[in-house]
Amino acid sequence: MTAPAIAAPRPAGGPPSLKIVLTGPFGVGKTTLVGAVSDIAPVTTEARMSAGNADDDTSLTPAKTTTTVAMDFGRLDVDGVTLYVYGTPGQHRFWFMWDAIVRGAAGSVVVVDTRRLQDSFRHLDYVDHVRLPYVVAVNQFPGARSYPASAIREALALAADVPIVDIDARDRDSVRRLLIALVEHVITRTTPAPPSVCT
Ligand SMILES: Nc1nc2c(ncn2[C@@H]2O[C@H](COP(=O)(O)OP(=O)(O)OP(=O)(O)O)[C@@H](O)[C@H]2O)c(=O)[nH]1
Ligand SMILES: [Mg+2]
Repeated sequence: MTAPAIAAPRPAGGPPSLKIVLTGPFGVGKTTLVGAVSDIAPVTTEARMSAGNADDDTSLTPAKTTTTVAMDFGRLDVDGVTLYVYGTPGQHRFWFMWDAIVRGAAGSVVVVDTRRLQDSFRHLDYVDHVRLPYVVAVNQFPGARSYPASAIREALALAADVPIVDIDARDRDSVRRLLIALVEHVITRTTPAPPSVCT
């Protein structure tokens, strides 16, 4: 992987860097993903979930006891490029944070769960609206059906060039592969095509 031309400004001599934002529905694995891949101790803003809140449906993720109330943050190096990874909060009441978190981002990951793909439409609309290149990460939960990428693409009405990557959000190598796919997609989307040559 070569350093992308759109790398964020950095101190002289520092490595090229990119800001990446994770989004996706409540409990889909965003905080887990940041924790799995970060080279530093991730910064989290978890709070215990309150009983009786309609936003706190953990029927599909029974082990979940906390939710992100502001953001997640982690950092890793991939082939000389520093990736700053920010996770957004999934609960509706914290969506107002998204605009602040997304500022300056080069690309995004929309994390989805095949048991509730419809919950991801709002997140896909958002990354389209803010014109961020993105990849879709299918987090494979136990018991969730596995679908071919073509079926996911059709169900989510994704453009043909949006990469779809199966992940285990708990697995560092799996998440690194996902983020490399995103950086390559960002490079492709932001590198102008060479001029056509007329003979
Ligand atoms: N089996 C399995 N469990 C997972 C996986 N990813 C996350 N989990 C579990 O699913 C739950 C949800 O994970 P979180 O990482 O908190 O989800 P989130 O998207 O950050 O949630 P919010 O910030 O509240 O929207 C946790 O209990 C995780 O341990 C996965 O790949 N496989
Ligand atoms: Mg979270």
